[in-house]
This record gives sequence, C-alpha cells and structure tokens, in this order.
Amino acid sequence: MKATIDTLISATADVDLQKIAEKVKHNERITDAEGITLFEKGSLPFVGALANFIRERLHGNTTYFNRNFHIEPTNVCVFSCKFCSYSRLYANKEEGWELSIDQMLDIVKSYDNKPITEVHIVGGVHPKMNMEYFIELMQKIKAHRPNLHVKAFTAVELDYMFRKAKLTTEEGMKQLHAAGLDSLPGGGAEIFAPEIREQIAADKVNADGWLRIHEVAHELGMHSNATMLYGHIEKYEHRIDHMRRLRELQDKTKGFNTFIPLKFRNHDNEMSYVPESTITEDMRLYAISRIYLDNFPHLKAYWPMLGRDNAQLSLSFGVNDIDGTIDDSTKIYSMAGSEEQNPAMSTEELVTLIKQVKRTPVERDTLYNIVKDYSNVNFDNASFEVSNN
Ligand code: V47
Ligand code: SF4
Repeated sequence: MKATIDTLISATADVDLQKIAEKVKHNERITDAEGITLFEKGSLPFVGALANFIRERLHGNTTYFNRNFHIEPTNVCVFSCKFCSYSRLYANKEEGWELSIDQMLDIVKSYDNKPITEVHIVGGVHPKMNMEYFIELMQKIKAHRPNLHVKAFTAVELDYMFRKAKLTTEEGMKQLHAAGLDSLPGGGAEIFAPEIREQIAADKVNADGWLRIHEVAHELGMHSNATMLYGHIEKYEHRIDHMRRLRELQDKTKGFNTFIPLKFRNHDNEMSYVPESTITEDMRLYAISRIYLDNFPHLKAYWPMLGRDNAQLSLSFGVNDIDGTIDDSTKIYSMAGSEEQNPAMSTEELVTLIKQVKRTPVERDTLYNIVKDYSNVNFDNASFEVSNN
C-alpha cells in the first residue's frame, strides 16, 4: 500500500497536493485549508487513491452491512425545509400519514423470527407526537423484543420533543434512553454554516443545538451517526466547516460511529431548480470526507439514495459501509427522486453486491460488532444483476 502512495506522490506535480499525500501516508491530520485544496484541485483518481489507502489501513477490504428495517411514524412536519419533498403541513393532513403506536408495533412484530438487529425510526416532526408517545413506543418495542437495537429520532425531532416537554436536553435524553432508545441516527444536520442553513432549513434546530444533542447522547454512553446534505447551494468552505464541527466534537466524545454524506435530490421540492451533483463530484466528496474526518471510524454510502451501482463504486472511494437491508416503504428519499422507490435488498443481494467489487462482506450490528463474515458464504441462487432498477 505504501508503494502505491509513494507512486502517487511522485506522479503529483502540485506541491500542495503532494504535502497532503505525505500527511495521509504518515497518518497525520489535514487542515481545513488542505480540505479546501482537495475540493479545488484534487482529481478524482488522486483523492480516490488517498481515501482508499485510508480505508484499507482502517478496515482492509471489509465492507459492512446490517440487517435492519425502517419505520417512519409520520410525514406531517411543523418545519419547512426547502429541500424536503416529503413533509406535509398539519393543515394538509389528507396528504400525510401518522402511525399509531399499535401500527408501529405491528411493523416490529412483522419481523418476529427474522434475524434483524436494528430498527431505524425517523420521520417528520408532528405537533402531537410528544415525549409520552415516543416513550410508550420505546417501552413497547423493548418489551416485545428486548435485543432489537433502537436507533431513532434525529436531533431535530428530539429538540422539538424536549422543548415541548420543557425538559433540558440531558433530562429528555435520559428519559428516552431509559425507555429503550439505544442510539441516534445522523439526520437533521444538513449544512451547519448559518448562511446556508438559514436559506434551506431556517426554522429547525441550529448547528449548536444539533451538536449539543449528540454530545449529550455521547455523554450518556450512547453512540450516534452524522450526516451532511450536500450538492445544493453550499460551497466547498461550507462542507469543510460542517466536517470541522463534527471532527471537533468527535475529538471530545468519540461517540460518532459513522459519517453519511446525503446527496441532495431535487425532485418535487422547493429547490428543484438546483441541479443535482454529478457522480464524479459525489465520489470526490466521499473520498475527501474520508481523508478529512480522520477520527470517524466509518464512512457510509446510503444505497437507496445513491443507487446500487454507485454504492458499489463508492467502495473504491473511502466507503466501508453500505447500510442495510432496510426493507421498507421509506418515502423521504423516494419522494425526493432517489434511485430506489421501495428500497429493500436481501442479505444475498447485499453480499453479492459487495463481492462483485472484490471486497469482503461482513454483517455488523449498529455498534459495528461483527455478526457474520460472509467471505466464504456462497449463495446458490444469487445470479441477479446489480442495477438501479
Ligand atoms: O436530515 C431530506 C435528508 C435526512 C432530502 O444514521 C434529503 O444511519 C437528499 O436521518 N435529498 C434524514 N436528502 C435521513 C437520516 C438517515 C438516513 C440514512 C441513514 C441514517 C443513519 C440516517 O434525509 C434529513 C435530510 O438531510 N433528506 N430530503 C432530499 N431532497
Ligand atoms: Fe421536516 Fe425533516 Fe422534512 Fe425538514 S427535512 S421539513 S424537519 S421532515
């Protein structure tokens, strides 16, 4: 591997890029200015080679996936993010849905006897779904299936819930954790820089609030993920600013598991006039985030948003996790124009997808404990083609 990076350094004429490659070789942190330099000057093969070097130093060929399912309690939302194709105002209830606790419990029960390790629960911010409602939901899920890991609620949902209940972040988080909340997903982060956030997500929790909620979760021993919505009106400096805030919090708490870049999709929302980023720019973003976020153990490509082919491609650009079976009718991405309308992949499909690009498929749980190594498992009937359809 070192030979590859030495070749890259000697083939690079630009001294700034050479210096960055030397840092990567010696496992040193790059600065914010160097992050910007990578966005401005780093070609796809250059950043890809560096990111792959880091990915293989951390994880070899191991590529993680998990077996999970999603529940979206509601698409009714009090907020009005301009990029959102999914939320409906409370006044437009006929276009919205809201699931009762029993309906959500029925979804959980439909996975009885299936080897699922995680339920992911994220939705709109409904004015009537409050702390009591979600505490009851957590308790009932855990009473039914104690070992199911509950990863639920973005910091946006939590901020609203806690404020409405007049609880401090610490008190609110403790109550939900005691009821069964195990970890937090990474949504709601969007772009932290106020000059962009105010244009695309003006009325929900700001950067400091989002980061504080994750910090409190980490202090209680919970883990969480972090996302970044990219490829809209933000500039390179805003991407680096976003990642710098995450890197600083991670230095302090070490509570983040995974960074998940989310590509802005422009179907049927108030930002449909903004063109979507190209696949080249997507791969460069993955690679640069792998290089910049040196203290994040994992980088995830969320395959329903990116599509299967591109998720495969991302495994050469720093990504070491492609999320899970998902197995649901999740709408937040399909309504925004994502590749997958009803995302679900069987374990066989995920394993085959990873093996096709010569990586090693390993099933993990939410906290990256290994559930099963599939390198020597062959599926007789896995003869399908991986495609975006
Ligand atoms: O915060 C909404 C994004 C996020 C669009 O932690 C859009 O494992 C693109 O929390 N184009 C919520 N993205 C999703 C989320 C998540 C997803 C996958 C894995 C994990 C995890 C967490 O969905 C929102 C927002 O950034 N989103 N609309 C859109 N038009
Ligand atoms: Fe509501 Fe989330 Fe959509 Fe924003 S992105 S409007 S918070 S559902």
